Amino acid sequence: MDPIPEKTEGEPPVRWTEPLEGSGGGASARQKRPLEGSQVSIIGLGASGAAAARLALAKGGEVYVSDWKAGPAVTARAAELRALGARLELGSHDLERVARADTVVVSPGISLDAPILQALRTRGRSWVSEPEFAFRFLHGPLIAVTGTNGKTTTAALTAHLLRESGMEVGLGGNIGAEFGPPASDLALLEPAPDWFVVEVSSFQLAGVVSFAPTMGVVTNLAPDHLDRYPSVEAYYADKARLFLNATPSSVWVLNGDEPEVEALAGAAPGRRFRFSVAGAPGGHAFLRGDILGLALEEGEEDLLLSQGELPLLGLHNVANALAAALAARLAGGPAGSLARGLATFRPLPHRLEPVGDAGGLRWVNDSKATNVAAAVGALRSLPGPMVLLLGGKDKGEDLAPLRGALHRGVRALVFFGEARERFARALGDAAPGRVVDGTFEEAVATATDLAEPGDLLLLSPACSSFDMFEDYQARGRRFAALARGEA
Ligand code: UMA
Repeated sequence: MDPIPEKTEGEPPVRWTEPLEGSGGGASARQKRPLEGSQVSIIGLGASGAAAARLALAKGGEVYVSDWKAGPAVTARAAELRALGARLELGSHDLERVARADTVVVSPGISLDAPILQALRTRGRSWVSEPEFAFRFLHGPLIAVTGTNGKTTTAALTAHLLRESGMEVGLGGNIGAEFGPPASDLALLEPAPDWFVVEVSSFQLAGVVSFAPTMGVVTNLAPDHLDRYPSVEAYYADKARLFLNATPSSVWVLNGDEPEVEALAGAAPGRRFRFSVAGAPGGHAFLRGDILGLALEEGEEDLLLSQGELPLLGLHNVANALAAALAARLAGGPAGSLARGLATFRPLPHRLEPVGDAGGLRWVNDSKATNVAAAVGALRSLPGPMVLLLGGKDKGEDLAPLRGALHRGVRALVFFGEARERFARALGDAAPGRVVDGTFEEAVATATDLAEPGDLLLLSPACSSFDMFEDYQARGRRFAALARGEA
């Protein structure tokens, strides 16, 4: 590994060079309207479809956006885009028109077996994801954050640390509307910030072609999204596309405690830096005793703060904090600013978030734990005593790791939603359990009945929310309202 350039407070050890002509954003992005005369078809009018359309219009493209639904949110977005000059179609996709376009941008929520994508494949037409499209117009150094869990905390914390270091940051991507815009909106920022920090999901990485972050961060890997992928390998293969356009000047921040993450990077060129909470040898960001520190150069260390000073619960969040600190240090953040930033970061909603104490219980909202690995992380972080709410829309994951993580602090389990019977069968004999064949509120009420004063009431459901709620945020908000004693 090449030595890190000289460590000077505030000077980025990672330097950004403008992409070469034709290799992404460079030459075309320098023109004002590089898409003039070009047809861009956007499939799906969620947040990312709308942002891609705004970007394509701003760059002079002739834009056609279609969505197979025509609900209120889609209709409102359609009106905005129509006013900007796009052609809209709600309720169906015009295959001929899509297939004619020079560039087809597909929203991440659309799975490969959707009829429109099957039809395009039959015609031999390819498409790109929204962050790929955005990247072609991003003018500045980019940190891309992926992984199964902790992406959002790590991306938001990285941005916070860079800002604490006095830099301008554009934060967005898969991170969700509460925390930042889609990547395409970042591409329209004027002037461009010092750094872009973009969270990318496997669905988005599936459609990258020239996407080449200055720095890529992989938080961790675990099975997920098995309702959409045929196998864990297929899911990991999409994640691995982060490294598709790696060059010797790429910088990778990797989880040194997970061999799967190293395997994901494979033989990709670039400089590798590792974070470890388990004392992995050569960790550039480490947890020693209860101190978080950085060791970028042989024989030199920066001790940042103690775990107790970090306002985030759980060891997995220490890993996220180390990943973010390492990325921010490599981007030029001085150690003093990083230590300050780690101490002042506020926990993100729906991620092990303390939300209330109704009924003398300590309510923790971890609604974002939509898969088994995330719920396992929560269980490992919190010793209890607790009553744990599990369930929602079943993703079909193996529940053995969850069974293995149930510890003596778990007083009772409450199973709810579509997944309740399968979860009860798999886990019901590992801890006292109750199946609730009713509403979310009834499930929460059952959990409060089973809890003793002072217990944690933990919603870390290991399932997505779509059987009962619009999304995990709505589920978390409902839980938080109940935690405040609201009906
Ligand atoms: N649709 C069609 N035709 C089809 C199928 C669907 O038109 O055949 C339409 C749907 O009606 C819908 C649109 O396509 O209107 C799909 O939108 P979307 O689901 O891609 O949602 P967006 O609003 O664009 O949000 C997406 C991400 N959502 C998903 O990946 C499911 C958001 O991540 C992200 O913040 C946003 O892009 C901006 O980048 C959310 C998420 O939950 C937070 N991500 C998952 C996760 O983190 O686990 C991957």
